[in-house]
Amino acid sequence: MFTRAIVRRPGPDFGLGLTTAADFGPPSYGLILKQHAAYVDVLRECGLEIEVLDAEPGFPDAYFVEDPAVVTPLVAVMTNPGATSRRGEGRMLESVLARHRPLARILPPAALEGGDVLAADGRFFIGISERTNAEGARALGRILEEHGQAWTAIPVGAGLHLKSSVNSLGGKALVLTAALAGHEAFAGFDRIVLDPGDEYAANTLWLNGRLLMPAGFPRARRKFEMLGLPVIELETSEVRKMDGGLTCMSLRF
Ligand code: CIR
Repeated sequence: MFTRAIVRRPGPDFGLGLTTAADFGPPSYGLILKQHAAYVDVLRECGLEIEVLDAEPGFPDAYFVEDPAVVTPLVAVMTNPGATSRRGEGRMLESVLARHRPLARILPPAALEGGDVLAADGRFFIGISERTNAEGARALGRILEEHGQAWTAIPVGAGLHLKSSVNSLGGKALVLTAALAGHEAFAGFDRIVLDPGDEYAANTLWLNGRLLMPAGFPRARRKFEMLGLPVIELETSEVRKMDGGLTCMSLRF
């Protein structure tokens, strides 16, 4: 069970964040604040005590708090994001996390973003992506091993981060895109494979027995419901314009 989450409000400059999603139109600050507030309400309904941090002027992507840190049961790891514009974000989170966990750090040339780190069934999968290099995966892997945790590196072929394409559905179940479904690292898992066109719905958040998913993916929703998962849909239009999704906007522990 998770008991806490840290989130950060998007700032008025959030539209200056990194994005490749040019097709979805200009982002609306009013709407992202509304969608973010609804997200925080649902986290609270899932039983989490939420710490809401203020926006950080000059760091338009800082509300994606999942990327500058990885929180495990025994340690919080301050990452070195592969995106250079995001490298100051960790400084603002450190003092908050230090109240909950001992801190460890990923240092250059190792680069890693939390969006590439998936915890499922008691082990970790670390994506090697445009944001996380092999040194970053190894550096986090060493810290995990020191705390008795196993890990596996996975190349991320498509999507920004590993968790853009695969997430836990609790226990031995995963939701993933067809591109990742055959990867040997996931062979021991029950795999829910998304239909082509539904890839964005891979960024779901399994939280204390409920599944938060992005609105607008009825085929994916049916697959989840057939497993008996209690689904909560959330509007993510604005965060999607900034290449983000449901997992990115909180650190849960
Ligand atoms: C970025 O490109 O870094 C942000 N605009 C989006 C980060 C999304 N984070 C995540 O998936 N964990």
